[in-house]
Amino acid sequence: MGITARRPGEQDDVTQSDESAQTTPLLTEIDHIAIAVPDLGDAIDYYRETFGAVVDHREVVESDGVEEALLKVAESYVQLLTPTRPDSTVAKWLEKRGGPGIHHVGYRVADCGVALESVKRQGFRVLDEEPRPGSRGTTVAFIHPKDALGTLIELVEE
Ligand code: CMX
Ligand code: CO
Repeated sequence: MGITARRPGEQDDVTQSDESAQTTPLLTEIDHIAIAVPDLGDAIDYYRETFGAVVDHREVVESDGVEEALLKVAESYVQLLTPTRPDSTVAKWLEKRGGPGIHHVGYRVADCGVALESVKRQGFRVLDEEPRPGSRGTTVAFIHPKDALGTLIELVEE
């Protein structure tokens, strides 16, 4: 994180921005809210029976050790996530938390590489040094929750 840059004569103003700060909006839409669950079938049933939500897409993402079910809500998704193997980060997260809950937020970006570079340039830790393939043929990169207000962020380019 950079030090706040001040030009001579400028006021001490909390709204003043760091020179390295991103000034044009990078996040274009909410792509998905990811909810980690121990049983995908039960979670799908809950959303269908309670809200009439139906599965739009289902996929195993072997590199992340997860299976997802995407439920469309307007232009965004609820991503129900369950681990496919015990060493999956989602398995570890569920065990630590002791049950289901919100695991991360996926934001749409026009260009994942540009957004990731901007985050890195500002000194925030990322979990992917380069954009990589996500589900549905997307390109994604994750930002470390400890540098993102305690929220794991996924940048999603469609
Ligand atoms: N949200 C917020 N904080 C989280 C978190 C999450 N999802 N997961 C872990 N943390 C916190 C932990 O609570 C812990 O905090 P404390 O040190 O204060 O206890 C800290 O981060 C480190 O956590 P950890 O249990 O040691 O977990 P790991 O470091 O092994 O892994 C993370 C955490 C975020 C680095 C890892 O989950 C990761 O790399 N995630 C990116 C990939 C991913 O999540 N894939 C699955 C989804 C795929 C998809 O959506 O398509
Ligand atoms: Co996701």
